[in-house]
Amino acid sequence: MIVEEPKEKYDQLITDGYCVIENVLKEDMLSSLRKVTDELLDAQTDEQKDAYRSSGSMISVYTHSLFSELVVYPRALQSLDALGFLRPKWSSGYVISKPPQSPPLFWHQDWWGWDDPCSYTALPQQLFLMYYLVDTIPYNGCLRVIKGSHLNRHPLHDSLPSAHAAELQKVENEEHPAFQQYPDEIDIPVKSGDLVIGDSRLLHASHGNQSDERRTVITLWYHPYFALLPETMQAHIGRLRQSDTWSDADWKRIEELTPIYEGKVEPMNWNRTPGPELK
Ligand SMILES: O=C(O)CCC(=O)C(=O)O
Repeated sequence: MIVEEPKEKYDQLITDGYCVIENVLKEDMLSSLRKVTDELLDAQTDEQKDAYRSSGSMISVYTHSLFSELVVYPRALQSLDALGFLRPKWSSGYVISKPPQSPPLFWHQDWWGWDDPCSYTALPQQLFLMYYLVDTIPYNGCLRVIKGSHLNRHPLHDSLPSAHAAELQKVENEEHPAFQQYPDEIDIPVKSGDLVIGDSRLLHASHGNQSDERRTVITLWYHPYFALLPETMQAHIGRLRQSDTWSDADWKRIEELTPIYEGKVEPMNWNRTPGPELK
């Protein structure tokens, strides 16, 4: 069984906003991902590196066909299935890699649908699936989260600019609240190949990487209950995506996970800031 105690993991995901499934990626996939991500990262220009100093990089997974295999990686889909997410859809993903001796990633949450009332309920509209390609601890930049912040207001919600703001990415002011440590934060150290599943509304950050090795994570975004989301959200998620790099075979591979919206409703407004309904 891939997921030990699936009901407990599900409860943790709904209540705390995240859970970790151990040992999901096999060694052959891990080494292919390390090779491809290293090539993509080595090809980055200094300008690209400067623009994403805090996250380290922000390379779309549409840049290489191997990532389409990761989207449908059977052990990941089996993990989602074990948690009760039987018909997930997938929308996007990024390679986020902290170079050696690099600063922390700022606190943020990634949800963009705060204008809809369903964003203030326990329903997870969008999940991150994060695969770290090396073992992580605080020293080399492991993930940090604030448990329950997907459903409950935290002082950080009122001090963050709209997430991923350019100044934060460039680390222009290390004194900003987004770079501080909080008493209720917890570290999520993992082994390479473990899978961290989290609610996109969860406040999260990572430690700086003080080691001499790259620390790469691949984040993929899924919609566990796409068919139950409001039409305006489905319309937003279901917009046509394009990639110069993926072949017809790659698109075919992810066909069952492609979010398709064929109605006439306009996509909802993109809003990354929670309203007063978040208490
Ligand atoms: O770099 C990390 O550890 C976390 C990446 C992240 O925050 C994200 O993908 O939203």
